[in-house]
Amino acid sequence: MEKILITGANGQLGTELTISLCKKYGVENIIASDINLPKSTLPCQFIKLDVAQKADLERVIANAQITQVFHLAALLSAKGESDPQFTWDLNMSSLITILEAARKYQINKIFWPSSIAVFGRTTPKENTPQHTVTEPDTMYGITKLAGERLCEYYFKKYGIDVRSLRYPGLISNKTLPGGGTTDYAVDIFYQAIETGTYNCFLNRETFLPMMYMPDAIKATIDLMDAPKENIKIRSSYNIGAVSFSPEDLAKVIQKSIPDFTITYSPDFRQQIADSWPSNIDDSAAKKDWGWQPNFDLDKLSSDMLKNLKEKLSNSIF
Ligand code: AKB
Repeated sequence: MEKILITGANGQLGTELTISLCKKYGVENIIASDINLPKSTLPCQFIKLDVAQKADLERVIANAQITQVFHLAALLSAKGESDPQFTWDLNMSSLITILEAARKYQINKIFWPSSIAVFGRTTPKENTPQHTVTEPDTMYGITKLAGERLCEYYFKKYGIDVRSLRYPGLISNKTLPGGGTTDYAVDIFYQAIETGTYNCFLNRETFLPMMYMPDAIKATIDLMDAPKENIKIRSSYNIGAVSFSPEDLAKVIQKSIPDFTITYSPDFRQQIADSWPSNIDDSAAKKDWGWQPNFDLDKLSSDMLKNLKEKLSNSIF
């Protein structure tokens, strides 16, 4: 039986992945951890854990006899720029601690998220290939690129079964994203419902790759379930779903909220967004382990609005 540790379990992805893993493996086999206490009760055991504390992280892995780690704790692109040195330390030291722990203890599989942030201005923007120029401009992107190299290194040198996805911007209605450049695509839905207007920190024609959370969860679980021999890429897989600009998203929201208006005040995040691809070639993920997204922009938008309207009306009363 697997014993699974999730780090960064209170985050946007962690919250929903924890619930899915509890359903799949049973609550008794999941340990959720985060540097902060969870805001609501979790179905499984929770440990307050700072992944930068190597000894604490190793102790949890050894004592709980962890067999799989979903290592999600990290600082994202926008927040990472406010303290690049700390971003490097946190994102890199925790990953190498877990990779080394896999050599010492009985960890048999690791999931580690990479990002479209590994790409930079010199990368082809359209249909960005799996193997291409990777010259990221942000510290977050640099840590993701270095992390990808580490994952492949530990697989080739020590046979550690580490698997990874280059997530695009993730859109979800349960937990807010924290400190990314793609966060506007979540904020906009809250503002559309609550105030009917949104001032976007990216300009109208900034196309970025995005994905709805149910697709991100499916991709993560499908990748981890795939037979070992099917995983041909040990750095990180490109995965795509939808690509749109703030203007496109506003138009789709206006189908449900006709009076919704959007304005644009690009800030420092515009530069980061400009360095990222518009859309991604994910044919390797499709071929190797059958990746297929379910949500297009219309479906994603109506599901977000439906769920958020329900959530926000419940939180008022
Ligand atoms: C961010 O915007 O930093 C993240 C990402 C694309 O990795 N959502």
